[in-house]
Amino acid sequence: MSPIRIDVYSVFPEYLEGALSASLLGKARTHGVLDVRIHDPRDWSTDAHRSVDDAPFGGGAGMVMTPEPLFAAVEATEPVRPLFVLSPSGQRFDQALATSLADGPGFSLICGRYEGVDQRVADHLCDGELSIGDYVLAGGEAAALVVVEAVARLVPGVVGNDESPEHESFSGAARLLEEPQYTRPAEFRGWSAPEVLRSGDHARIDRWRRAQALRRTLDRRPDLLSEDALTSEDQDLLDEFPPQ
Ligand code: JCQ
Repeated sequence: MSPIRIDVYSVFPEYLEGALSASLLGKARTHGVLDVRIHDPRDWSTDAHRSVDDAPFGGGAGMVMTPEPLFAAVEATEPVRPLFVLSPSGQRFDQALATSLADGPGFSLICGRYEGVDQRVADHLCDGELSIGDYVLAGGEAAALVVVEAVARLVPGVVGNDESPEHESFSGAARLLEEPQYTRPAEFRGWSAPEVLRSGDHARIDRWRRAQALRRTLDRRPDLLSEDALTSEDQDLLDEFPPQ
């Protein structure tokens, strides 16, 4: 089985290399199931100062990443596509996109720094722009790590992903929030773990867990589940396990 390949373009390669060598992702790379390649656009800059940015046309504060080193880096390294630039203006990255990227041979990411990236990079070099959320980072590197980790953990053979029940397009984080989890001790500082989880009645435990997931989703993320979309079985579960 050939590894999923991810090419990342960043002027802070050492920051990405450090994060991608630790823990789950580092093991996946060592074990040959994840092939992450980091490229520094500065290596394709043609001036003495290795510049990758310039003042914005039209004036204004800050600097903009110039297209030449990014185009040269991508054309020299032939990244696996789709190739995305990370940007707060992009299409929102979500679990459904993570699943579809994990199903393919790989993808690639360009990390912007400074005030942004010359728009011709998104328009004529990339296949799209990706956002991880509505906030502004100092650069795309932290966002790239989010995307790489969300996809890599779905790839068969990545450490801790032996069964991958999430690896179906309609399951995973997007449909229902997870139920709360408990472990020992059964009582901690006067707070008890739910009795049902220690009852040994696995059918009742399954019903309790689904009721918790349903109630949490209705309370916290009504955008994911509308009250009137509940089946009568789900309504019955909520009635069987009313809130304390
Ligand atoms: C990604 N949510 C936030 C910041 C400009 C390409 O132009 C820019 C890129 C960045 C880095 O990405 C983010 C981001 N998803 O800030 C400013």
